Amino acid sequence: MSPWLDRQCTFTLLVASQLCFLVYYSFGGLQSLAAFFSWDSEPAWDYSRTHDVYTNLSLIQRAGTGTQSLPDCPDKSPYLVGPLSIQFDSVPPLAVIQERNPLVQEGGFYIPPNCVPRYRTALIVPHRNRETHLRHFLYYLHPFLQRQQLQYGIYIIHQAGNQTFNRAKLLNVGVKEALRDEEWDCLFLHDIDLIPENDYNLYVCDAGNPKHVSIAMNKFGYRLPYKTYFGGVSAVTPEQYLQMNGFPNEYWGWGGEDDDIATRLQLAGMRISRPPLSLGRYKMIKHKLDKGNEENPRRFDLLYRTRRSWRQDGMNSLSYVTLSRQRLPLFTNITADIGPGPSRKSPRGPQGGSLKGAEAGASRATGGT
Ligand code: UD2
Ligand code: MN
Repeated sequence: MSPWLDRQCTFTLLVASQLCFLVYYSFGGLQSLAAFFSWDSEPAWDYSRTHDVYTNLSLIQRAGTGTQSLPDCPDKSPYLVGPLSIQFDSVPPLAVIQERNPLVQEGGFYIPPNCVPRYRTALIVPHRNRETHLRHFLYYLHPFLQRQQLQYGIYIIHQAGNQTFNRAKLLNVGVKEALRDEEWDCLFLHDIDLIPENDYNLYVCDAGNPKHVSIAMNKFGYRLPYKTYFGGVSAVTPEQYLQMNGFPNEYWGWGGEDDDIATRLQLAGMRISRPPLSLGRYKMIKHKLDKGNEENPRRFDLLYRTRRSWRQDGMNSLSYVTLSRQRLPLFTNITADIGPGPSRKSPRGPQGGSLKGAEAGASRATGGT
């Protein structure tokens, strides 16, 4: 090719590419350009302008009458409002929460009355002795989830007795019990003291990988504290949960179990997915370390062994006794005896033992699903 022809070609290519750029820019604007270069094209949320968490709830009503079949819920719910006003100064009474959520059914279940939901999500919340946190949680989460047009259920998994608390084992119990009720598409494993700040943070699972949702909390200055952090709120499908053999049962007391979970999901061939930092925002209700949930001194030893232990310790080794299962107006309460915890040097009386068989109707559950 002659140098003259070469120069001509380069010039034509240059003009053509600039033309393409102009056309693309004028049609899509900056937003699509940002998307093209895979920049974060999420709207920049203004958290100084917040909305009441009950906004739009009265608009949700049964569509039409008779036997007409319902349409599918739209891709994006029309009721979403974005950033929410949250305050913990006054604790709402249960009767008020019930009154403000008339469409919630016994057991804390909800199905959109005007469309067929695209997702069924179970919230699983480990609990003991956090009654005021529970009321804040129900007050904020019920309207938040209804505006997302989900089918959902709220399960509070209550650890019986006053033995050392075990968050991860309670979550295993919750998953097993929730799946007895319904084929949930998604399991949200949720601390009771965390309230989501934006209803565009959809309570649905990521089909590919377990999702860590509470990535920006007031407690940590709205930043991820470290790369593999997995505490607070996470979302897994039942398949993902079983693929990692659930959560470890052997972490008694505060700490370590969340890091173990992050490790085991990687060992099971998955990775952590996350929403954008501007969406995964949460407020944590201030609290001190609870009595009975002191720091777990064994956590570093246990973490060191995750690679060897995860296949044996989890859903396939889960053993507990269900003491009661109650469908209360705003949630399903499951009280479980999950055992006495690590052996103590000087067990004192009945405190050292477990509660097995303590209540009539207690049922034993062992093994994986
Ligand atoms: C962090 C993690 C949490 C977990 C924990 C270590 C965040 C936001 N959360 O929470 O997911 O990894 O560290 O174990 O970083 N609970 C009760 N009663 C008790 C004790 C605990 O109900 O007596 C439940 C409750 O749902 C609570 C959760 O367990 O939210 C986690 O315990 P925490 O709130 O005391 O621990 P925290 O805030 O350090
Ligand atoms: Mn907490």
